[in-house]
Amino acid sequence: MTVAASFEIRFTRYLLPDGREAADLPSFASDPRALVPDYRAMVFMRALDAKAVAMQRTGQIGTYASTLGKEAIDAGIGRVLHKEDVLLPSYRESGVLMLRGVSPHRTLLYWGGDERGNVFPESPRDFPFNVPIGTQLPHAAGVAYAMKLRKEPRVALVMCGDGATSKGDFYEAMNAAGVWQLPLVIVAVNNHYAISVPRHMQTKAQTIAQKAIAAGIDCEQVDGNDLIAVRDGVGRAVEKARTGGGPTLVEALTYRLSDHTTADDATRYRSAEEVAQHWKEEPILRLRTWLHAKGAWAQEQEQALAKDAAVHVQKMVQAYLETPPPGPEQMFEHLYASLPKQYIGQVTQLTEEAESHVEHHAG
Ligand SMILES: Cc1ncc(C[n+]2csc(CCOP(=O)(O)OP(=O)(O)O)c2C)c(N)n1
Repeated sequence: MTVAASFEIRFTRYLLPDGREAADLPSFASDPRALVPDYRAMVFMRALDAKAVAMQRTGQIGTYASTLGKEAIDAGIGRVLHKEDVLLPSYRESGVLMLRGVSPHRTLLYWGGDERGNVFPESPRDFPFNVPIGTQLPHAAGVAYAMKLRKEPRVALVMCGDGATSKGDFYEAMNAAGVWQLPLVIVAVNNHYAISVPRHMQTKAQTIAQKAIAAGIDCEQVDGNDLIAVRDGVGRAVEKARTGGGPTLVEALTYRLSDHTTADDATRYRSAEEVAQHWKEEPILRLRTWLHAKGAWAQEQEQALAKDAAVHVQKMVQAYLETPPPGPEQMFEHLYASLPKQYIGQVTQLTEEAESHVEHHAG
């Protein structure tokens, strides 16, 4: 017997959990001050996230999916994408959207049950939050196919969870991307849980990254709690896709420090010790420790940043609370580019009923 083919999965990490360097840094990190904007963005994300959870607890928004622990992934992706690229998020990607220029008050609107929160005028080509698991992946292959047909130097970047990589959609998207050599980057955010299903019960595969090998597309793992590793790995994949080098699957390893959503109670299926262990690896402390050690960040700046973040979060909350509630006609919006004729009669009926309701009350 001989070997027909062999493969390996590379793993990229520059910062160890304690903030020390694990390898020679890529050139974009040679001046640590250049990474301060990423750090600031990560702190803003965490402040917004904490506020959103508190707003759900006090009945001001509905169910909310926390981003706690994945800030380096969101900041890294936000930094390497170009304006003209297209992001296809899952429901947990409000951090990346913030860096795409989308006002975070839209995230509150969305989780407050208002579909207008899923409209992103600041980055109009990006796709909305996507709750059906994995369906954004074939959409992303389609977007990348259109870019290729039009010979545009643009990239589609789609994000999904580890659980989504068990779906057919994931394999179908990778297969199409491989055959057609599409400008597609798939980032699988491996946070070790799909609601209560741990990674080891999700798949027997040694890595999520290796799932791309069957589709003949490049793949690698990055430490998703290391901002530098995310920027490096996803950045290389994005530029390769942009310059005709084809698709890549990047598995970003992290840990969901929160409940799955505010409707979940993770203490029922994982231990406090396990969670405490992962807090030692979290991305914000890691980057801050490194920036401090490099003399690029000081304690006074930290305090000023915390204040800035609190003010910004409060502005977002205000913008959300001051948005008038959607009218009933909103149920016909946001689904079709032009409303099918079957619905038009219903819109007329709704308007007439609303008017007679007003007259009735006025009379
Ligand atoms: C098609 C479909 N099936 C089931 C669900 C219910 N569901 C919501 S989240 C989730 C788990 C997703 O886990 P993962 O892909 O790892 O993403 P994470 O939430 O960890 O970011 C499931 C099964 C759904 N939203 N869509």
